[in-house]
Order: sequence, then structure tokens, then C-alpha cells
Amino acid sequence: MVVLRKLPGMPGWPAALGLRLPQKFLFLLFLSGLLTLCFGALFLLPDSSRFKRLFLPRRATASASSSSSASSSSASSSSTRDTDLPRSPPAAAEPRHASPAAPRRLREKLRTAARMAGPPARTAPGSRQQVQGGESRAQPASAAPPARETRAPFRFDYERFRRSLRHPVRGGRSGEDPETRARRMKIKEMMKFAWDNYKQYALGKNELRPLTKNGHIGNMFGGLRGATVIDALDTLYIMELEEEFQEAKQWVEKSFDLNVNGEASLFEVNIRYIGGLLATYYLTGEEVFKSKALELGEKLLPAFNTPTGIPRGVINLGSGMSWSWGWASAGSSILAEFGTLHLEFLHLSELSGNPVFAEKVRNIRRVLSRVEKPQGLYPNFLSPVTGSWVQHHVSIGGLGDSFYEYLIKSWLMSDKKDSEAKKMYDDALEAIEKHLVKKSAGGLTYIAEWRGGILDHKMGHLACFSGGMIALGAQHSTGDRRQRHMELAAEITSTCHESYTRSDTKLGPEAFRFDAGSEATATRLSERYYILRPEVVESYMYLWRLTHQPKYRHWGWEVVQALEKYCRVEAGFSGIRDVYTTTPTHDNMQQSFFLAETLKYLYLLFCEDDVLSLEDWVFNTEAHPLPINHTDLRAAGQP
Ligand code: DMJ
Repeated sequence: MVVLRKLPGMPGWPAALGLRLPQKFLFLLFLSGLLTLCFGALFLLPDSSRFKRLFLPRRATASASSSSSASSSSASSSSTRDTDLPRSPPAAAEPRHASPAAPRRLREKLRTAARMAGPPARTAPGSRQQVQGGESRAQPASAAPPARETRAPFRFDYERFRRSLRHPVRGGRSGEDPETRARRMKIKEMMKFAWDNYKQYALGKNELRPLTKNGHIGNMFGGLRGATVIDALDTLYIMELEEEFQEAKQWVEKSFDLNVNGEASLFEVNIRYIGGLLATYYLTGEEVFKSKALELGEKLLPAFNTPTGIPRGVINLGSGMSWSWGWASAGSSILAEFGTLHLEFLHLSELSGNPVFAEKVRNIRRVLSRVEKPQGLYPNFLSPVTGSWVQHHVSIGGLGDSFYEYLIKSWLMSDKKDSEAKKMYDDALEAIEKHLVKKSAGGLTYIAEWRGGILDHKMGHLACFSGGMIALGAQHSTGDRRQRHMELAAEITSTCHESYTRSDTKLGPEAFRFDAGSEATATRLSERYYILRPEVVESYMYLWRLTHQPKYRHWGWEVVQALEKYCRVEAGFSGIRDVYTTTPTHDNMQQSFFLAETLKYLYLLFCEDDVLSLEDWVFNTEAHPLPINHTDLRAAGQP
């Protein structure tokens, strides 16, 4: 130590004090104790960061205070666009470019935690978890200590939002013919039947098993229960099934438990639970739906702790551990999964005032816009570690589908301001038209799949949503392009209709092919089933609203009749194992998306256009309506 160094020509100063060896030792011990005490005191003072800043490099203090998932990463905030929701920082928030100094960051974190509406999420003990592979750590924002903030917490202005809508959510009930009304009422009766049986035999389980009259839990939702309740809420509300809606709401209030500890699909939890809760909040203004959505949203955040920020597909909702699906090649994440979060996550930020959700999905967008696209196409498997494609399999059906849907809907939901999303959609559709759209020998237009440049002449039932999506996008093109896309949308929808009419039950198979002499029919036994899927009636609904050609209502009514004939059983609706026989066996499963999507789209097909108007709402991929951002003045405190 410098102070004890013996200076030339001078005796050492302990020696100068005339101390002997044991005394010198005691003196040194005392001195070093004193120094340690002084140094430690710096960290015991109430606002130690101020002192730490004097001694530690600035970088160290900043990074020490930015580890929480609730604070924004500098990389993410650099991409903040003023086109997405939320457009303005909440009134109570300090600017995000504020000094990175520790006290300010700490206060921001506390404020962020306070802003989250509803009760704070309870976290499992020791919830600070190492993400698989040791890549990063996450601590849910809900684990932050109670806020000392005195300013008013962020509050979403629901009344202002309702005033921004152009149509009443359940429509204005203008003139309609009696047949249309009767058909709509029939679909409402089907919904009531599906709900009543679920309630009687399976309330609180995820789905109803209508043959055995019991519930099914499954392993997609990580211990969450009530998938059918959450998926059905907004459909019950829209259909004015008031009593049933109250039953569902009561279950959410009293029995919907988010403190679960199981492995969930990030995608499924997002589209069904978060989407269903958000939509029901926007429709009703009931706080319980918002607070549950936000609480659940926080539990999904650790899935994004990967080197690229591309989330993994599976997350343990209790521990925050995440990993990739075992079946996904080389630990990859799936395009249709990480590409189908944007709509819901922007609304989570909008409602909470917490930008973290929006930043997560903007980062996904950034990774995707940068990666090289083979022939302009987006393959289905991407590594969350390197950000590169793992396999060149492209599909507008399963594994790819809703990624494209969320591009065009992000643009629509931003009130046409998110031009990056529109460009990505336009470019992707151009590549699809060029490489995947084909015409069969019999003149049917279809969208093939692509495996490293080789075409697979097959369309899945899932791919049939694309008729509706392309028609929706075409509304905003002009001239030739608009006409070409409307024709393409109509042709694809017609092909999907053919896949229904060519079966004995008038319901479509899981996949149909255009090879070896087959035209829009399943050629493999394993592809002959129908599990109450919505995609074909979804396209009928869009095409009806956008063209008003009566054939779409006729086709929809054919589906209603077929469902009644082949899928309705004593205690609910069931999928069937073979659409090519008039005596099909049932799969004993009433899927939650039957209530969320199939029945909702059928009902809307027979409604006036102002019920959940396309001018006010976009439907998430589970048919949960999310509002278009007509104004950026929703946040309380904005002028
Ligand atoms: C739904 O859960 C959603 O539509 C999803 O995007 C894909 N498939 C099912 C219904 O078929």
C-alpha cells in the first residue's frame, strides 16, 4: 500500500512512531479494517448509486440496472417506430431516452411494475430462472418490489377508445331478410348447444369430449384451464347470449388460475388466451379481462430471452424456462408461431403502458426483415440462436400461415401506418404468386408448398384462410393489382369450397392434393379427417363482406347443414375421422376454436356488415377481434 511505502532517507512511519513488531501488526490490522468500513459505507448509504457512479464506470451501472425484462433493451428501443401501438408514451412515463443512470432506471422499473393494471402476478418461488442453454436470464417484472411512485399510474382510457369506434360493436340492426335472420339464429342455437354441453360436462377443462361427456385437458396450455371458456367469451357476447356470457365471465373471475407450472405453447396461449381476453376487454370494458391478459402476457416474456430475441416455442409458465419443440429441426422456432404475436403484443403494451411487449415483437420484425429470403419466400424454421433459416420448407398452410396474416393485419390495425408490415406482406405475396400459386389440370387454383425449390402439390385445410386474407389485402391495392388479388382470393376460396363439395359429408379434409389425377381431394388416409376447423368459412365471411356475392352465404349454409348432420352428437359437436363416408366415426373432441372461430365466422356471415365491422376491427388468428387504432389519443392524460 502506498501509504506504508518506506520513503528514501526516512524511516517507515509506523517505525517512526516507535512501534514494535506485534504492535505494527495490530496497527496494520486496525488500518485495513478502517478502510474496509469506509468503502463499505458507500454502499450502505440510502442512494448508493450516486456514489457508485463516482467510482464505477458508467457502463457498469447502466447494465446493472437494465437486466429486468420490464425495462427496454437499447437494441429494441432503437427500432421504435411511430407507426405501431402504442404511439405515444403514457403521460406519467418519463421519456425512454432518459439517462441510463441507475436511480432513474430503478425508478422506471418500479413505475413500470406499478403501471401494470390489476393485481401483480404471483411468481413461483425462485422465479429468476436460467433459460435453457444458459443464454440469458429473466426476472418477471412482477417480481419487482412495490413501487414508491406517487404519480397516478397509467390508465388506458376505455371510454375514449369506445368513442373512436365507427360502428356499434354488435351492429345497428338495420334491415335484413327473414331467411338470413333465421339462419343466423340457427347458428346462435348451435353456439348455445356447444357451450351448454361444455358447461355441463367439462367446465374448467380445456375442451369437451362430447361422446364420453367429460373434459379434456391436453398439454398445449401449460396447466392453464378453461381454453373453451376463454375462446368462447367474445362469441357469446357478440351473439347476445347474455346468460351464457355471464357464466363464462364468472368462471374467469372465480376459477381462472394463472399460477400454473406447466409447459405451454407460446403461440397457442397467445392466440387463444391473450387474444380472447383482450378482445373481451375491448368489447365489454370489464377490467378482469384486461388484468388477466396482462398478467398472462408477463408470463410469456422469458420465452424471448434468446440470443436473437426470437422466442422459443415452448415455455414453462411457472419457471419461465423455455425451449424449442422436440419435433422442430435443430432447435428451431416456427415462423407461424413467433410471427403470430404482433397484434396481441401491441395491445398488451397499449393497455399496460409498458413498451416491453411491443419491443419484443418489433425485434422479431427486425430479425425477419434482415434475414435473406430464398426467392423472396419465408421458410418455416428459423434458429433463435443464429437468426438463420434452418430448413427451406415454405408453406402458406401449417407452420407458415398466420405469419402472413399478421403482416397485413398489423398494417390494418395501425390504421395503415405500419408501412414496413405492408411492404413485407406485399413482397411475400408477390413471391407466393410467382413460385407457389398453381392451376390444376381441371382449372382449380391452389397454393402449393415448397421444399427447397421442389413443389409439393398439396393444400392443407389451414391454407384455406388465405382466400380471406388476400381479399382483405386487395381492398387496399389499386388497379390491376387489386383486381388480380381479388380474383386470386375468389379462386382459392372456390378451390377450398370444392374440397368440401367433393366429399360425401360436404365437409373438407385436413389436406387435399392436386397430383396423380386427384383434384382437391385427400389421397392419403391420414388426411381425410375434419376437426371442426374454421379456415374455409373464414374465407367465406371475408369474401361475403367484400363482394356481397350470395354464393358465399350459400356455401356457408352448406357447412352449417353438414355440421348439423355429421358433427352434432348428443352432447356437443365432434370432429369426424373421414369426410368421405356418410357414416363417419367421431373423434370425441369439441375443439375450442369451433366456438371461437367456426361458429363466429358463420354467424358473422349472416350478420349485417356493421357487426364487428372490418372498419373497426381486425380478427386475430383465433377470430378474436382487436380494435384498429383509429386514434393515438387513447391513453389517459393525452390532450
Ligand atoms: C386455430 O387455432 C387458429 O386459426 C390457428 O391460426 C390455426 N388453426 C386453428 C384452427 O384450425
